[in-house]
Amino acid sequence: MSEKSKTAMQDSQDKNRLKTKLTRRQTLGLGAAALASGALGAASTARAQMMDHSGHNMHGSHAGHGMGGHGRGGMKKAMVRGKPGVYSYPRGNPFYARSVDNWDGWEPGQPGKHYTPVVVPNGATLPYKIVDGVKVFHMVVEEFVHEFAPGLKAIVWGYNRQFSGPVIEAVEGDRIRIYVTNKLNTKTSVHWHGLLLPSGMDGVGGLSQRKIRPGETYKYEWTLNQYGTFMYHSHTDTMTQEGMGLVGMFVVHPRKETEKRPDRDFVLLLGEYDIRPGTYRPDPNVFSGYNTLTFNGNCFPGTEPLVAKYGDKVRIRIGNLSAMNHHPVHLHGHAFEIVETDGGIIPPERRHPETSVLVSVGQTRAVEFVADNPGDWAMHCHMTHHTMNQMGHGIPNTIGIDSRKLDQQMASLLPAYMTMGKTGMGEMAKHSAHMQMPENSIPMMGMQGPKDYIAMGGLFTVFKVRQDITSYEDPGWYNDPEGTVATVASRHDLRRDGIKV
Ligand SMILES: [Cu+2]
Repeated sequence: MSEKSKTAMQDSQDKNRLKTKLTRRQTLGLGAAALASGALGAASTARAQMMDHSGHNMHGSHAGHGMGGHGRGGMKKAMVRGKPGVYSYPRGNPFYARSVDNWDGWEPGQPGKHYTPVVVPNGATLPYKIVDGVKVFHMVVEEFVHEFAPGLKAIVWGYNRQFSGPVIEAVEGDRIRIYVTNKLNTKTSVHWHGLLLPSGMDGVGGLSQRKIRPGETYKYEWTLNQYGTFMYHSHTDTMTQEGMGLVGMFVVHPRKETEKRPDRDFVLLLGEYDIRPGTYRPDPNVFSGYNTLTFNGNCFPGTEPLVAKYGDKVRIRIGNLSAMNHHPVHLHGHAFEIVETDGGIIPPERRHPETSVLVSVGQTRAVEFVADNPGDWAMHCHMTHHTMNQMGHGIPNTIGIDSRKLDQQMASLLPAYMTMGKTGMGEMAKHSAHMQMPENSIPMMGMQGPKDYIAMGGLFTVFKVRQDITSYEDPGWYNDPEGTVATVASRHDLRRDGIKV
C-alpha cells in the first residue's frame, strides 16, 4: 500500500525539503561528511542513503521518492492528499525519528537481533504472537486490585491486570494489530500517544472511532513508521479513565541501528492518584492533592530499583500520564543527556547535559548516560510533595514548637496523644510505623535503609550501579569502599581543622 504514499509529498515545500533532509540526516546521525559539502550535496547524499536504506523495499519503486526530487517544480504544486482508502505515511516533519525510508515488507522485529529489550521495573512488556507477519497483541481492559506499595491497595482500572499497563514494545516497520477487549461496565477507547498512524486508529472516542462498548473487542492496526518513546491511554472520559489507571508506555525500536544500543533500557511511567486513607478507590475527580505518586504504578518503598553494571550505556525512558502534575525527575551521581521526546530524536549536536529532566503531563523524555559511578543513587521527582505518600495537606505547621506542655494536657484527655511534625515529616514517618494507621494506608514515606530510615515515598526509587555483578537482580545495598561514607566528625577532626561546635 505504501507505494502510493509517494503522492503524499508532491507538495509545495521543496525548500523545506532541503532543510528537512539536513535535519533528518543529523537526526539519523549519518555522519558529518555530507553536511560539510553543503546543502545541495548533502541532499543528494541523503537521497542516496535513503535509497540504500530502502533496499528491503519489496516493491522497489518507492526508493528515494517520498523525500526526494528537490527542485522539480514542487513549489507550484498543491499538497496532494492520498487517494480515498489509501493511507500515506506522514513525511513532512524533520523531527520524526526514522531509521529507514519505507516501512512495508520488513520481517517482524526480533528481540536480540533487532533490539535489546527494555527493562520495566515493577512491570513487564505486553506479549505478542506473529500471525502472517503481523505482530498481534491483546489488551483486556478491566477492574482489579493493585497494591501500590506494601500495605496500600486499591481497586483500579488497567490493561491485562497490570498497573500501569504493560509496555508495548515493537520495531519500526512492524505491522501491528492490537485487540482491545473492554471488560469495564463503561465505554472506552485507546489512544496511541505520539504515534504516526491513520486518523481512524487514533483512539479518540467519538472523534476517531465509535467508543468500545462493554463486552466488545476492538481492533487497531497499522505499520509502525517511526521509532521512539510513546504512550497509550484511554481517550474516552479521560479524567476518570486515566485517573483510574488506563495508561501505559509504548516503545518502538529503530529498524536500523542509529546509535549504539543501550545495555540497559529502562521504561518508567509517572502517575498520580488520590487514595484517601481508609478508602479503596482512587478518586479521579480531585483537582489537586494527589497523594499516591508512582513510577510504573508503584510508590516508594514499593518501587523496584534500576540496576546497571559499571560502564553500561543506560537509557531511561520516562513518560508522564499524571492527571495534573509535571515531574522534574532527578538522578543522583550522574549527568545525562535528553536524547528524545515523544516528538522525535534530538540531534546529537543539540543535546545538553542535565541531572534533572522535566517530564510534563503528556510528554515522554528519554535520557542517556554511562553508569560510571558505583553506588546506590536516589532517583526521584524533585517536587518535595511528590516524594510523600498519602500526605494530608491540612496539617498545621508545628515545626519548631515545644509541645511538651500541650502533650501533657492532651494526655489527660487522650492517653495516646502526641503532637506530630515538630521536627518535620521524617520523624513523623518513622513514628507512624509504630502507630495504629488508618485502614488501607501506608506511612507518608519511607523504609529502613542500610544506614538509617529513608524518609522518602511516592516518586522515589534507587538506581544501583555495581562493578562486580553477573546478573541484574537486585544486588542489595551498596557496600561502600572504606573512607567513602559521611560519618560523625571525630574530636581529632574538629581539633585538626579548628572547627568549634
Ligand atoms: Cu513530581
